[in-house]
Formats: sequence, C-alpha cells, structure tokens
Amino acid sequence: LIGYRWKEYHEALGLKSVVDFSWKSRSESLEEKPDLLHVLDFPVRNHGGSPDIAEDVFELEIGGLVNKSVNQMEVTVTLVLQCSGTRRIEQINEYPGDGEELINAPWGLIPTGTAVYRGVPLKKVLKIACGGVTDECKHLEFIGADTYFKKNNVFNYAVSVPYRKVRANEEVILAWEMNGKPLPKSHGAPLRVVVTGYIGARSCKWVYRINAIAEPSMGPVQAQEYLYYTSQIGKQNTKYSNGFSIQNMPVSSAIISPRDKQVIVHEGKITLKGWSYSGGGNWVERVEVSPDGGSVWYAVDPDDMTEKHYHAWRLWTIDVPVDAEGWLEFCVRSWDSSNNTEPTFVRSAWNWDLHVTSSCHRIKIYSVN
Ligand code: MTE
Ligand code: MO
Repeated sequence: LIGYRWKEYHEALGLKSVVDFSWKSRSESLEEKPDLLHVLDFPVRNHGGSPDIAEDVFELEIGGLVNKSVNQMEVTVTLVLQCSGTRRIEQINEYPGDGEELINAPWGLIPTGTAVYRGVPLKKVLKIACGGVTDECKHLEFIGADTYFKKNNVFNYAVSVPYRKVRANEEVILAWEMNGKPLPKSHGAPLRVVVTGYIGARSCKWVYRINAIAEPSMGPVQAQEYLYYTSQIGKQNTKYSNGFSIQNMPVSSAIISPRDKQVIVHEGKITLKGWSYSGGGNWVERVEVSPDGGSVWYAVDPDDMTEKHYHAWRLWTIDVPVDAEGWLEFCVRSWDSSNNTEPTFVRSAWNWDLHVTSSCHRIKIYSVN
C-alpha cells in the first residue's frame, strides 16, 4: 500500500528539491493580524524540499482499503500547529550533548502558531469519493510530494493518523486556504492536511495521496521519528520499538514578552504576555505566573485571556508586582480542561528525542525598580 513513488512524482510534477531544515518566519499571508492569531509570525517547518506544484496537474489520489465512487462540504477551523520540537532548546541546555540527532534542531518558542484554515473534512471526502473505508482500515496515511533524505534513502514525507481521529467531526481537514488567502506554497499548497490537537508533523503538506491502511504508516517520519522515549531508557536502547508515537500535545505555555535576559526598568510591576495551549481538544482553563522561580504565583485574570478554544491557544497578559532588583526568574504554568498541568522543571520533561518540552517555561530578567 505504501509506495514511495517519489521519483515518478518528482518528475511528473517538475518538483525541485531544496533542502531547507531551518525555521522561517513568514508574514506573507498574515497582513491582517487578528489578536487571537499572531503574536508570532507563523513558522515554517520542512524536513526536506519545498515542492512547486502546478495546480493544473495536481490531483489527490485516495487508495487502499476504500470502497469506490465529489461534492464539497467546506469548513473553517482555527487551530494551533505545534511542532513537538517547540522549546527543545531548553532540553538541550539541561543536558548538553545528550539526546538524539535533534540536537541540531534547537528550536525555541517559534514553532507554534495559530491560523484559520478552510477546507473539507477528510471524513466527508472519504465518504463521497470512495463510499467510506472498509472495516480493516484503522489509519489514514498521507503522502506529501516533497522528498526527504534519511540514511542515504530518499522518501516522500509520509505520516498517518488513526481512523477514529478522522471519524471525529472536523478534526482532520484537507485545507487549501489559510487566514482567508490561498494556502502559501511554504505551508503546503495546493493542498495540505491539518489535524487538530496533534503534533504538527501529522499535518502533511503538499499531500497528493491518501492511503487507507490497517497499521500506522511505516514511513520514517511516523515510525522512526517523533517518538517519545522515557528518560530511564539508556542511550543505547533508544530503539524505535522502545518509543511511542507522539500524537496529542499536552498543555504547555510560554512567556513571549519580555524576552529572556531582558533588562526591565519599571515602577513596581512588570507586564508579562504569553500563550497557553493544550492539544487533544482540551482548552486552557487557568494560567499562573511566578516572579521568583515558582514559590509565589499570580493567576492571570480570565478577562485578560483570549477566548476559550478547543484547538487554539489562549493569549494572556498580566501585571506582576515586583519589588526586587537584579536577576529574577519568571515562570508560567497552565491547567487545561482535563485539569492537566505542566512539570515544574525541564528535567522532568526531558526525553531522548528531545520532544514535547511542556515544563514550566522560565526566563530570567534583570529588574531595575
Ligand atoms: N509535510 C510535509 N509534506 N513535509 C514536511 O517536512 N513538516 C511537518 C508538517 N508537515 C512537513 C509536513 C512538521 S514537522 C510540522 S511541525 C508542520 O508541518 C509545520 O507546518 P508549517 O510549516 O505550516 O508551520
Ligand atoms: Mo514538527
């Protein structure tokens, strides 16, 4: 079922492969920045190249365990795409030199962004185009048109999500519009998958084929990456089979203003701004910040938070009373609608593949009162 027909597609679509592993912030489609959405420019994360796909040759194939036979049921969804590498730099700093090759991807706060996507639920496409899937179908695999290099092999980007996620209403969308404009190439034009509440990796860009399959995708991004290994697993035992696949993202938060190491001249209070998000369809209920590394906590007034949302972050602001002068450690923690909160220190969140840094975000600032 899984054919990495990269070469064929590469040629047929005239794709050029530009390897670009870096994050780029972009503002091209974000001229209007409604409050809820864009405190940060929306990030771009690619594993391989970024293909140019001519719209007139583009076709989406759906195959595998489907019944054969389009119509459209368009929806608009607002959601966070969060790379599980968000804030990885904190794990790298905790145990320098440890962790897998992802040490080369030292992301900070950038790889999390909220946008509005327009598209059609995959559930409906499957129903209308193929009469649904068969009982053996347990996962849907998405193949991207971009090529991806790993251990001297070249693959198409391929990931999967469980069918039960697809069956839920409006949680897996085939999207062609972002923030009211055509999806930019860097975010997967002409068509991408967006998956609510899951790690960004499942939201396959440049999707050209969808396979209904019985087991999760064997594509390297699904089977060998984005795995969570507990810290008790020694370095030699970070075998893929000892890791579990990261899907829903936990509750996490970040202080985006002020910046780490900033000097702040103030008159007894410091204003903090940030985001708090939880995956899995949970919204953020409560946010607290501490000006002394976690002894005294101040709760953010719910009126100073953007609205509750199943799939999007809440942005917040708070004035924290501060008398002390000199270096202070500020941190933030949130609770979600399942009453989950965040590990206090990054060492509790540390894992061998350096994913999901959900511990309390900490910054140091120099207070001049
Ligand atoms: N889809 C394809 N085809 N190729 C990729 O490299 N990167 C994934 C996902 N979809 C990727 C992809 C990862 S790891 C993330 S975090 C999100 O896209 C980032 O989406 P964005 O670039 O629109 O921010
Ligand atoms: Mo990612």
